[in-house]
Amino acid sequence: MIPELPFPLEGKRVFVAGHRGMVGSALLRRLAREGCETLTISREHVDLRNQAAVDRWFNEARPEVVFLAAARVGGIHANDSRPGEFLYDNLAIAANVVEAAHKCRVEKLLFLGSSCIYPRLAPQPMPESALLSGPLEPTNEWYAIAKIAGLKLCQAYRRQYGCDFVSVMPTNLYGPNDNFDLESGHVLAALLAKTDAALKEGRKIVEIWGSGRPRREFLYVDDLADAAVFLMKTWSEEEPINIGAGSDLTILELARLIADIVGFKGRFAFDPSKPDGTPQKLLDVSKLSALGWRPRIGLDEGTRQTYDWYRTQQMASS
Ligand code: GFB
Repeated sequence: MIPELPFPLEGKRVFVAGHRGMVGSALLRRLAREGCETLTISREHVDLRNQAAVDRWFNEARPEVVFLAAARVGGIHANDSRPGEFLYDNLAIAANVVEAAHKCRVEKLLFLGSSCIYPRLAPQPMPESALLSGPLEPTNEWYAIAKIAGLKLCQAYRRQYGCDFVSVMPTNLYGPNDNFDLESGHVLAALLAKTDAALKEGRKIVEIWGSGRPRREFLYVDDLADAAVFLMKTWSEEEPINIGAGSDLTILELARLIADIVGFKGRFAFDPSKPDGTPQKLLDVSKLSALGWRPRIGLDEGTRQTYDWYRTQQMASS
C-alpha cells in the first residue's frame, strides 16, 4: 500500500544503510531533528552484499523506513579501474536491501542514485526524462548501470507489489567524511588535499587531472541530506527526482576557488594522461524546486567548511 503524503518520520524506526559514509553520516545528522529512531548496522556485522545476512537483520530490527545510502563509491579513476567492484557491489547492495525491505513490509524506502545514470551527452541541464536516452560515460558506466538497476528495482517493486519505494538522483557531492585519498577520491576532496599539501610543503605546482575544462555541479552533503528527508516526507512517484545545486563550473574554476580558500599562490599543471570523463554534468532541478526545496550552502561556504573539517581530522591524526 502506498501511504498518503506527507509521510511523517516522527516515532518511526528509520534504517540508514551506509551510515559511516559521507551521505549516510549526513543523513544521521539531519534525522536527529525528526524525532525518529535511527537504526544502523556495521559492515563487520552484516555484509549488505549477502542476501541471507540482510534478511536476518531486517527480521530482527524491523525497520519501518529505509534510506539506501550504502554504495561502493569513488572518483573517476576508482570507477574506471575497478569495474567489477563498482558493478557487483552496487548491484548486490541495491537488490538485497530492496528485496529485504519488501519482504519485511517496510513502509517507505528511498534509494540514492547518481547523476552519472544519465547519458554522457544528455541535454544540459539534465532532466529526469533523459534516463536511458543514449550511451553512458565509459569511465563510470559500471557504477551507472548498477544505479540504474537500483532505481528500476524500486520502480518494479512499486508496480508489482505496491511498495512505496522512491529514487533520488543527487549531483556530485562533497563535505565532511568525504574521501580525501588522491587516487580514489572525487575531485573536490582530492584537490583540497593536494593544494593543502602543496602549500605545507612549499611546492609551487598543483596537478589537475585531464584538461580542467569539464563542467561539474557540486552540492554540499548536508543540503543533500536535507533534500532526501524532505523528499521522503513529500515525494511518492515512480519517476526518479534530481537533487542538485542548480549551477556548475569548470574544474579549473573549482581549482582556483580551492586555491583561494587554502591560500595557495602557485600554479596548476594539467595531466592529459588522466580522463576528463563526461564534458558536463548539470542536473535539471525544476521538479525539486517546484516542490519548494532549495539548497542553503553555496560552494564557497561549503568548501570552506569541508576544508576546516579536513584540517581538524589531520590535526587529530598527527
Ligand atoms: O569527481 P570526479 O573524480 O568524478 O572527477 P566524475 C571530476 C573531474 O575532475 C574529472 C577532474 O574531469 C577529473 O578528471 N579532476 C581533476 C580530478 N583533478 C582531479 C583529481 O585530483 N581527482 C579527481 N578525482 N578528479 C564520478 C563518477 O565522475 O562522479 C562516479 O566516476 C560518480 O560514478 C561521481 O557518479 C559523482 O564527476 O567525473
